[in-house]
Amino acid sequence: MMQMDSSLAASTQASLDLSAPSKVQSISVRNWIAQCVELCKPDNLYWCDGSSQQRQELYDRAVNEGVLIRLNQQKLPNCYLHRSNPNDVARTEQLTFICTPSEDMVGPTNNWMETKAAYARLRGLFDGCMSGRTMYVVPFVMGPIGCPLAKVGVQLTDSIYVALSMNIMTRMGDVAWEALGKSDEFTHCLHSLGDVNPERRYICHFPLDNTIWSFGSGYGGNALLGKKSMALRIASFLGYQQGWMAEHMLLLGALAPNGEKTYVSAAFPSASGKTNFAMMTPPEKYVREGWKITTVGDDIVWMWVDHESGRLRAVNPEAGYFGVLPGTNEQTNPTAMRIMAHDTIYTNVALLPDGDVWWEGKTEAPPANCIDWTGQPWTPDCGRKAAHPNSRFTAPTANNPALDPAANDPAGVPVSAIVFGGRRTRIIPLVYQAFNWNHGVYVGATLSSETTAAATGQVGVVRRDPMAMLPFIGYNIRDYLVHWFRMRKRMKDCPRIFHVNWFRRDDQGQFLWPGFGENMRVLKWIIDRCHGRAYAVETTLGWMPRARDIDLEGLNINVDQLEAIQTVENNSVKLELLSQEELFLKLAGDLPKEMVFQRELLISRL
Ligand code: GTP
Ligand code: SPV
Ligand code: MN
Repeated sequence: MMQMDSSLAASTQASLDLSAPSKVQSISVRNWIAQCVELCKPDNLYWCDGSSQQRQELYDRAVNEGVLIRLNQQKLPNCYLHRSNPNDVARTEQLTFICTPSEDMVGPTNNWMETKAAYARLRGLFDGCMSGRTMYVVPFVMGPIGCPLAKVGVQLTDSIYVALSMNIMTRMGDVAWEALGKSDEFTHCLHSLGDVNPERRYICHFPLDNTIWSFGSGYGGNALLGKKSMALRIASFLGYQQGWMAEHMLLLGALAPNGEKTYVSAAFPSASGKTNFAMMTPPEKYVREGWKITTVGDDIVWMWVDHESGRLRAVNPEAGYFGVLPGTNEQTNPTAMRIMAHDTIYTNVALLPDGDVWWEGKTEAPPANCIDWTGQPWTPDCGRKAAHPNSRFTAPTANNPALDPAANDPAGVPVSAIVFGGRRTRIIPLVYQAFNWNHGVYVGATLSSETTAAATGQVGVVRRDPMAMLPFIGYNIRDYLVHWFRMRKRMKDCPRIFHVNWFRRDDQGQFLWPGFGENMRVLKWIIDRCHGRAYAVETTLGWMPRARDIDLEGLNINVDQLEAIQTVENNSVKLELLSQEELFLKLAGDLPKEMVFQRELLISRL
C-alpha cells in the first residue's frame, strides 16, 4: 500500500493544484487522492460535483476530445455515442482478480493474486500513467441516500467517458462528500485506461482494504467501479461478514388490480433477461385489468432482514441502467426505448446518416447504410454486425416512466419471491418452485446458463453460474453458499424461491415461449404462489403449475404446447446431475453439507 503523506505528494507535483475543495472534509480521502496523484502523475485534477452545469461542460469536452459523438439532438436530446476500443467491449473475467493474503479466501471460482504482489504489479502500471491526462475525481454513493447500507466510493479515473457514465449510474457528486463527511470509510477506486491493452489489463479487488484498482479497460463492468466491482464483489464480502446479501438481481414491483403490491427479485446471468423482466410491459389484457409492473432495479440488489417483520428487504444500489441493446425494440421492451430517448450514452452501436443510432433488432429492416460500431461504412450485405453484440445504453433510472415509487426509498421494499433463471436451449422447463428455502438455495447454486457476449470468450457454452454470481462473488464460494443457507434462520417469513427458463427451443431452433411481456403469465403464477393461491403439483424438480394453471388467454400457445415447454425427462435430469459434478468437484471437501443432501434428495426423487 502507498504510505506517502499529502505534503510529499504536493511537493513533487508542484505545478498541480492539489488543494481539495473545502467540502471534502475527510482527511483520509484527501491523503489518498494525494497519494494516487503522486503515483499516476496527471497533468490536471478535475473535481466532479454532480451539477448539471459541470455535466454539460464534460459532455462538451468529451465531444471536443473525440471520446463522444453528439447524436441528433432533435431526435435524441442530450444523447451521445461512444465507440470503445475493439479489444475492450465486454468484461474480461480472466483478467479479474480478488487479492488477499491467502488463496483460500477467494476460493476455487475466483482468480487470485497475493495482496502485496498485486499492489506491486499494478503500481508499476499506474506509475506515471496519467501524465498528459486529467484525473477526474468522482465521488459517489451506492444505495439510496439515508439507507443504512448506503456506501460511499471515490473513483479516480483518466477516462471522461467513465466519469460521465458514473454520473448516470450512481448518485455522483457533492452528495457523496456530504454522505462521507469526515469519515475514512469509503471504497478506494483507482482506474486508468492505460494504453487499453489486454496484455496490461487487470481488474483487482482488495476486499480487506476496501480498494479496487482497475487498469487497461474502459468498458462497463471493468471500469465503472461502483457497479460489479464495488456493489457486488466488495459488497458481497461485506454482506457475508455483516449478515446481509449483495446479489446480481433485478427487483420489480407488481401491482395487482386490487391494489396488492408484490416485490419479486430475480437472478439471471449476464445478458439473460434481467433488464427486460424488470421493465416488462404486461400483455394488453393484464394492462386493461389494471396490472402494472414497476422497476426498482435491473442488475444489482442489496438485501437484509428487517428485524421487526423478520422479512427480507431490498434496495437497488444503482442510479442508472447499463443495458444490452441488441434485441431491444418497441415490441420487446418499450419502456427501455422511452428510457433511452434522452440523456443517454450509447456505446458501440451503429450511427445512422441523420445522427440517430441503430442496433440489430431495433427495427425489423436494417438501415440501407450506416457507420458501424467500429466507425466503418456498413451495408446490410457486408457480412458484419452493425452494432456490437454487447452494445449498451447508459441512462438514469429517473428516465424510467415505470420507476417504482419506492425505488429511492432508503427503507427498501419487502421481497416476496426470488427467481433464478438461466438461458437454456434444452431440458430446463419454463417454471418451477423450489420445495423450500434450502432446496431453493441448491437450485440457485446449481444454476446453469449458456454464456453470452457480456463477457469475453466463447458464446453459447453451458456453464454453472451459481446465483448468476460466478463472476461477482468477492470471496470463497463455499462461504457464500453457507451464507445463503444461513440467511433463512434470520428470517421469520422467507421469500419463496423459483426457477424459470425463457430460452427453451424446439428442434428448429425456435423459442418455445414468446418471452418478454408474456412472461407476465409466469410472474402471475409466481405471485399467486407467494400469496398461497395458485395450484401446483409435486414433480422431480419442485412444484410445477399444471398447464391449465398458467393463463394462456390471448396467446398463440395451447395447453399441449405449454406441457411440452414444462416437460422434464428423467434421463435429462440425470445428465444435469452429472454436469453439476464439475461444480461439486471444484468445491470438493468444502461443499456445504446442505448441497450434498439436496442432491441426494433430487436423486431419490428420480
Ligand atoms: P446484463 O445487463 O448483462 O446483466 O443483462 P440482463 O440480464 O439485464 O439481460 P437483458 O434483459 O438485457 O437481455 C439480454 C438479451 O436477452 C437481449 O437481447 C434480450 O432481447 C434477450 N431477452 C430478454 N428477455 C427475453 C425473453 O424473455 N425471451 C427471449 N427470447 N429473449 C429475451
Ligand atoms: C453484466 O455483464 O452482468 C452487466 C454488464 O451487467 S457489466 O456492467 O459490463 O458487467
Ligand atoms: Mn449484469
